[in-house]
Amino acid sequence: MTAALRFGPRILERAETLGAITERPGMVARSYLTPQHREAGDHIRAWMREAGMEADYDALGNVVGRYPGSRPGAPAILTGSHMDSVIDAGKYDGLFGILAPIACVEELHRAGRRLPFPIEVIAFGDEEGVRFGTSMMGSKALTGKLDASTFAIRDAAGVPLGDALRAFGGDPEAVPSLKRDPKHVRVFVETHIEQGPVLLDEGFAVGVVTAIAGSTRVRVALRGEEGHAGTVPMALRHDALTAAAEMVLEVERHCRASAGRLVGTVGKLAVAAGGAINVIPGRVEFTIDVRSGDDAARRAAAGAIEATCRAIAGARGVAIEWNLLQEMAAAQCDAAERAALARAIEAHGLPVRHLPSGAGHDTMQFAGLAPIAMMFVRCGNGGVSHSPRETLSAEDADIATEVLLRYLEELA
Ligand code: HGY
Ligand code: MN
Ligand code: MN
Repeated sequence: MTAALRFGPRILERAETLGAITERPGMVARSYLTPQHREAGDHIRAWMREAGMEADYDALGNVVGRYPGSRPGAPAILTGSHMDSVIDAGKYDGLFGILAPIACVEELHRAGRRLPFPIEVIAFGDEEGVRFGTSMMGSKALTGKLDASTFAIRDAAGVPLGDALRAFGGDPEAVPSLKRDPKHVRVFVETHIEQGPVLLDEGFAVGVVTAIAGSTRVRVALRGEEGHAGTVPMALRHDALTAAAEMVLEVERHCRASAGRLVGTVGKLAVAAGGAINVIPGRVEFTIDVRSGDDAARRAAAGAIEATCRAIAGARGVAIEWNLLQEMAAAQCDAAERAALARAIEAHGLPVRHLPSGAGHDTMQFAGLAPIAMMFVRCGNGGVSHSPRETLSAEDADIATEVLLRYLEELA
């Protein structure tokens, strides 16, 4: 019965609207500084303004909405998530963490209420890092971690990030001014679908995040010897693809053997120029993503995997280039904010489940600048995410938004 739900159904409708904005017909794909980024951002900015917020794009293409507080100078509550998606994504990853706080502010505005502190809702233009390989640029910029060299990174079409940002209407030179002053930030809190099965399997609508796993992202480039598939004897080959295959399985083997402390993924692999059925692959690139809640274990794993890949390359007479794309340290959520979220969940009459996040989130960038907190909402279909099979029910979306509103009011 959704009639009694004051937030959930409309949030899902808005997620549908944004989900229809895609670079690839037939699937959800929305990357940074594209016309789709602009189209989705314009909707989000309009919804923020309707909710009584001053809202606009910042120099990096994030859409930032601000709802003033009643006490001048009080540090702000920062909340939000990302509006970009992976390729062939679902409709709720990131977006829920933008739409839920907008719904909370809209409710305050409708009732003519202001909390003692300002509320800033931030829709980050880049979190997934699909277009430029480096991720979370929005939250890195707001915490002063975005290095100026980032603007030289080129996308697959060779377009430098700085050029794409200027073409979008952004301003690389103004990006350093986006850094938030810790004195003006009370907490960064993000609501996000769990992207896993725990809440679903154990029957919780929402959960409180304890910590966010750290990650290492690498691009490996192999240079073997291309050749004729019919004439080169097997013993004389330096096949870059079979070398890559052995390395890919090593990532899996190493992380499987870690008793759950590590996860490792090779999500992209390409043979130069696409390869051909009758050519021995000479050049291959692939990516590695290793995660853990334990930074030392993750770093040790990345080192061990690199050493094994180099040994495989040496044994096969293939040259290897190991490019560290980015490293992110695991982030611990603030104990007091976790307790505040737990109280809001209990006040809503629900049991509380604390759980870690294997996925990375913008929240982790705010560790060190302000206390950080995350609330997960249950997603269906076995918790699948980064897939069109991602689901979120109107009831759960409603519960999570009601709890977020209680948390904000409790902060007051
Ligand atoms: O990769 C992640 O963990 C997140 O979806 N960006
Ligand atoms: Mn994601
Ligand atoms: Mn996400």
